Amino acid sequence: MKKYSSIIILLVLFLVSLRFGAVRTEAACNWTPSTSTVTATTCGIDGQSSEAYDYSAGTDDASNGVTLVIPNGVTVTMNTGAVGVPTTLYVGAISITGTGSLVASANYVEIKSGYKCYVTDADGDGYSPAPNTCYSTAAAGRIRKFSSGYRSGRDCGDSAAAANPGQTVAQSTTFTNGVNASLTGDWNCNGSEVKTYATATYTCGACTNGSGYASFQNTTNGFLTTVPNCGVAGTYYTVTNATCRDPAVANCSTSYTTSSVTQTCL
Ligand SMILES: [Ca+2]
Ligand SMILES: [Ca+2]
Repeated sequence: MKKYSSIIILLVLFLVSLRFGAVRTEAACNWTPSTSTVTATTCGIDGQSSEAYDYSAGTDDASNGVTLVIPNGVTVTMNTGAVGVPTTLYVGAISITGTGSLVASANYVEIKSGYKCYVTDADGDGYSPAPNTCYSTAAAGRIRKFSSGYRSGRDCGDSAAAANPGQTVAQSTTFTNGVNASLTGDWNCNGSEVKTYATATYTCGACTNGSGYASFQNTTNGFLTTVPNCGVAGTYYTVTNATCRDPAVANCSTSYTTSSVTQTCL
């Protein structure tokens, strides 16, 4: 009986630890400023990481103009950092109203108030590969966070301006993906590579033409059997006759043209 009691106590302790674990690992904040104000929601800034809020009128004004407003009933928690890797909040100013609170957990937490934040943007598309890693000064290959040219979202290809989270057009080449090296065609940086021609669709199907002959019908344009990888050209079949034909006169082999088509991806 004692043995079962011990097991139950251990199980309860385990479940309680899970609950506290869940609190510690709540979602990162990652708010988006509305002009010069950020209104906080209850959340936690991840331990050993940074979140940066800056605002610039135009491309690069004189000071961090963002005020973080923590309203009544909202708690913002800065989770524990480590030696050399403090949990850091960059912001212009902080305004707490009513029962709102900013909780600095345990050790290695810092607030950098009034700092301007420049982030890396080597290809100049407005998206940064590290949007919460701040530099205090302007330089070539950097952009002021939340300035007029800044775009929210992580750049997965900061050496190719067409690769960014705002891309909506499939591209016919590949790029170096800094987030997932295998996704060289993920031009919109959403973590998946979508081929424009995803499956082999050229078909040559049997039909009956009413003459009593088994005949053939071409109905679908596309690649035959396999499709090329992103940025690679392949042979594309275009149907030129979609009617049922007598195979003794003309069959699939005379009912299409081919061309070289490059696979595009997004
Ligand atoms: Ca960029
Ligand atoms: Ca994609």
